[in-house]
Amino acid sequence: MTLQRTFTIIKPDAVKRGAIGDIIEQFESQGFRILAMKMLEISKSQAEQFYAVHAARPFYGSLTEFMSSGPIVALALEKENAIADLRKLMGATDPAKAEEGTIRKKWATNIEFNAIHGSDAEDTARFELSFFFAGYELAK
Ligand code: IDP
Ligand code: MG
Repeated sequence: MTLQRTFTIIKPDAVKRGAIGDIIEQFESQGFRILAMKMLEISKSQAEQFYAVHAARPFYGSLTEFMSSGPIVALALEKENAIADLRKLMGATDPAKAEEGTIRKKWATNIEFNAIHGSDAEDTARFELSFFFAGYELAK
């Protein structure tokens, strides 16, 4: 299997709870190589662009409010099967349904304030990586 890239965000709730170090430790111990990383705040309209696929969902307004409510940490990750393996490490969207040992089981508060974002497919990973990182920012 060849190396694959994925994109992840440590969301504002997890940053506020002091979970950055723990989550990055889990990425590294699970074999993800960090290609790029930055802490930043995004505006409501940037969050709306990032989550445009969810524009029709009832939670779009509050999700984009939440994602622009404080600092986030965006990372580009690489490993074999990175997209599926990150989704597995994250756990279910709703932490009440997340498996033991997952990041959401440990850090999420509820289905909305759920600690972490991860790309769900190759095309969304490509869009999301390029939304936050220029090519020159990724490690070789
Ligand atoms: P995912 O983050 O597990 O891929 P998505 O369905 O893509 O889940 O939803 C994007 C984000 O929107 C979720 O991570 C969560 O923060 C929020 N969200 C999803 N479903 C709900 C809901 O039913 N109520 C409130 N927020 C939700
Ligand atoms: Mg999603």
